[in-house]
Amino acid sequence: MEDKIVCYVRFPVILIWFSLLNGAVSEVYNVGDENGWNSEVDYSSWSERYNFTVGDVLEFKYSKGQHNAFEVTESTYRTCDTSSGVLAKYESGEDEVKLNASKKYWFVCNVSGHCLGGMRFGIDVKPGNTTMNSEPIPSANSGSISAFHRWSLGLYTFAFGILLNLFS
Ligand SMILES: *[C@@H]1O[C@H](CO)[C@@H](O)[C@H](O)[C@H]1NC(C)=O
Ligand SMILES: *[C@@H]1O[C@H](CO)[C@@H](O)[C@H](O)[C@H]1NC(C)=O
Ligand SMILES: *[C@@H]1O[C@H](CO)[C@@H](O)[C@H](O)[C@H]1NC(C)=O
Ligand SMILES: *[C@@H]1O[C@H](CO)[C@@H](O)[C@H](O)[C@H]1NC(C)=O
Ligand SMILES: [Cu+2]
Repeated sequence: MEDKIVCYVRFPVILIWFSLLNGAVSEVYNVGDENGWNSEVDYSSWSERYNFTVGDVLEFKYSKGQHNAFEVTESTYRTCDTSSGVLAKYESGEDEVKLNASKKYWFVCNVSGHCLGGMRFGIDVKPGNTTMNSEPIPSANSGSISAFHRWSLGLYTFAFGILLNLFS
């Protein structure tokens, strides 16, 4: 009798775990890491430190009013002339920018002189493969299993281990 109850409980809990894990695959990147968004950081090298995929989030942290973050076109990024080519403006001091599209994103600070001073960067956002079963992994070619797949399989195994401990 008790065994049966445990069985009914276990399955939904596993499903919830799996959907949480899938959601957790998108990353939040604090622009500038611990330095945040300010005049002392070289953002072109910061932007090369990571690979960004669709669904990831950029977080710009700064004192409101001292800086801002504009998404702009590539030519506006190059010239720092924001009289045109502004795609989106973020000015709250704690801006979360969801990278919804697989494309190149360009960001600048529009406070006078900051863009030319280095508060600008571009990133190339790649399409993500967030669901495990969207495309079968070619079995003949194990080399094509990405590090990401191995990493998430590891997580799933880990979660299973915890669940089995909790419910057995
Ligand atoms: C980003 O992707 C490139 C090419 O796939 C890879 O060589 C590099 O190690 C990755 N960098 C990080 C930080 O994951
Ligand atoms: C990304 O998509 C979400 C949900 O559809 C939307 O709320 C948000 O405004 C979009 N962000 C951008 C930068 O387009
Ligand atoms: C961007 O900065 C320039 C120069 O400081 C300013 O004139 C302009 O109004 C700003 N643009 C926006 C949309 O705030
Ligand atoms: C995502 O999957 C597609 C095909 O399913 C593949 O071409 C692409 O390289 C994959 N991207 C990554 C980042 O693994
Ligand atoms: Cu600034």
